[in-house]
Amino acid sequence: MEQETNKQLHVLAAKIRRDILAMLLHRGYGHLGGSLSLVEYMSVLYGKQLHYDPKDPQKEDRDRVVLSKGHAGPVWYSALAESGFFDRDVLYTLNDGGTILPSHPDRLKTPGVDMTTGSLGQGTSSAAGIAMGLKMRCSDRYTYLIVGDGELNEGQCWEAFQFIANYKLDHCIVAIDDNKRQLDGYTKDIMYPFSYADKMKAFGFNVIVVKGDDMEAIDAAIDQAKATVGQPTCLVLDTVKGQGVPYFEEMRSNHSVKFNNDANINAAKEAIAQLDAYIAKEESK
Ligand SMILES: Cc1ncc(C[n+]2csc(CCOP(=O)(O)OP(=O)(O)O)c2C)c(N)n1
Ligand SMILES: [Mg+2]
Repeated sequence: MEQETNKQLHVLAAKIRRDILAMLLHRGYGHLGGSLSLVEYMSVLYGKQLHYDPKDPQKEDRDRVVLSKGHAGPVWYSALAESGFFDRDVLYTLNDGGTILPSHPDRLKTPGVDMTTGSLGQGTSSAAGIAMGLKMRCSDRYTYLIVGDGELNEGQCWEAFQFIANYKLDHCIVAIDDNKRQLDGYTKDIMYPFSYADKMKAFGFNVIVVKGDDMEAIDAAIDQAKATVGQPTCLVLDTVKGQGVPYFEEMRSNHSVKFNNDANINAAKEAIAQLDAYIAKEESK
């Protein structure tokens, strides 16, 4: 990857991470851990790999994104705002009555949101259908499906994966956010997952395991997915819940965080200040 592109992606990731913290701090609560774990993946998508036009979000000739773990809406909204789909100020209306940014994504409300999600598992079938529809229309556009590791407890996911592999939907790129934790504990303690890589291989996928905060590696993996013909690809993103902010990574229960105490409020403010300083420094060069 070119040095300039690499720098731009790091700045974009800092902006998205900063926006997530700022919008949830403003709201007073929200799904922080599982939003932060996707910052780098979303940055590579919106900063480099995705084909989209923020001025024409419904353009037929666009890639589709389905965030099946819909509770991570804040990372998607931040990526969309930073990519020009709507003003950053709108981020502060998260969850307000009448907002275009409901707690979980709604394709009828938010420019750039291709599928309504929130009921875990269902986005996998929606993405399978979208990818099949694009294939039937002989479109070259990709469908990016993002699934949570805890979400994989939903049997529906495995039916959708079987469909995607059976129909050789090589333009459907599945990303599993393997952040090791779900709502109320460690994924391995709740329903031992065995190996995602082995399971997805057995289901017929081309599988790439990648560090979820390494944007060069993520970018290379997506390039490899695009070069793989006749077989869909699954990226297993080795991430950390709360990624990029040590205080929230270490927090025992960081799925939904309340900003109702000084420690949490100050940690968010400190992280925002550090990210702002980094962004200002990089942009002044
Ligand atoms: C069908 C369904 N059951 C339960 C929930 C409540 N819920 C929201 S997030 C979540 C945990 C998801 O864990 P994971 O997929 O690992 O998400 P992440 O760690 O990325 O936040 C649960 C159980 C839901 N949204 N949908
Ligand atoms: Mg998880």
